[in-house]
Amino acid sequence: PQAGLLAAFESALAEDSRIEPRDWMPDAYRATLIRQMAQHAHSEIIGMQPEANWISRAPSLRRKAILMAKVQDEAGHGLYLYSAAETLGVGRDELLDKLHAGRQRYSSIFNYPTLTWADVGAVGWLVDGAAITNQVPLCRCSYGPYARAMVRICKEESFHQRQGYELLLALSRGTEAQHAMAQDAVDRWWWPSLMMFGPPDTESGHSEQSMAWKIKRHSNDELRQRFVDICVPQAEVLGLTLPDPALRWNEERGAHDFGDIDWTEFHEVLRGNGPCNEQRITQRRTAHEQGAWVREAATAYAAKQGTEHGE
Ligand code: FAQ
Repeated sequence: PQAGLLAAFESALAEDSRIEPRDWMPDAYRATLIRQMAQHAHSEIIGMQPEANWISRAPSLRRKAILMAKVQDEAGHGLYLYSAAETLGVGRDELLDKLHAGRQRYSSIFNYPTLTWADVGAVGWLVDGAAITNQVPLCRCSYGPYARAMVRICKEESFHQRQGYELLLALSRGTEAQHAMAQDAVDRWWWPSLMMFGPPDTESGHSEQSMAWKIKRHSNDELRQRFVDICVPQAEVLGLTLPDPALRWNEERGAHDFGDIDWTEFHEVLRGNGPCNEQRITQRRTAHEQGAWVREAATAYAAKQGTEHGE
């Protein structure tokens, strides 16, 4: 029977149809999805922190309303992704416990600080921009619930990217000091954004299998290149420079060449030694502990509703 199930799974992949929660799947496929989806969900909720840092100091009521909506959207993305992961048989509590114990990862990018208001713009333009570049192909991921969650998330992310771009454009066209603040933010966020796509293909241990399973549709380096090519003309319109002297159009390749990424920095951040790793995880654990009463109240309320309806 196992051979028949595997054949059915493989033919579904070959036909590009979706694997659904009740379909048989190899244990390693399930484990890979749980790893990636959990990491993705954790990134969404940890990713609320750097921008939330500026809600109380947004320069106008309009900017504040936009930023609050954006940060709330990230919480929503976390919710879709945790729910999608639950269809694989893991509980949200279990995933959060692993995050808090440092046994599951979240994106390296959220371990960098948001030092000025312009960072809110740079995060929207570059971090959300990189996220969309990575996530649009995930809308065609072989696992149905993940692919469907991505469709909605990508729509919201593209709005987020535009709000960052528009914020930076306003600063870039503002006073000299505002322009300098925008440039400084782009200088600090550019390289870490390129690291979001993961290690180079030659060192990406999971890529080959994940691509065979059609979880990933493109390699880390392919998506990183796509992102660079998208950003170059956008930076020109913004009137800002990307901090890479090696960046230039390569006619032969039909793509931009760019400088070497500091992979030592990436590995240090993954090891917990980035500028904000400690702060992010501590704040996450505190928020979870302080939210315990909400979870208890919700559970008690649900139980009460059940009784009232005679269940
Ligand atoms: N950070 O073999 P690969 C967002 C790890 S966007 C930390 O290449 P894979 C939106 C990797 O887990 C950010 N760790 O791995 C937002 C593995 O470690 P392991 C979230 C990284 O999975 C915007 C090892 O390195 N997006 O949140 C990173 O095939 C603004 C070897 O790597 C997603 O998660 C990294 N950057 O490819 C929210 C997208 N890169 O598990 C708020 C979905 C690699 O063996 C505000 N994920 N690692 O210990 C993916 O597409 C993939 O998982 C990759 C990595 C491409 C990230």
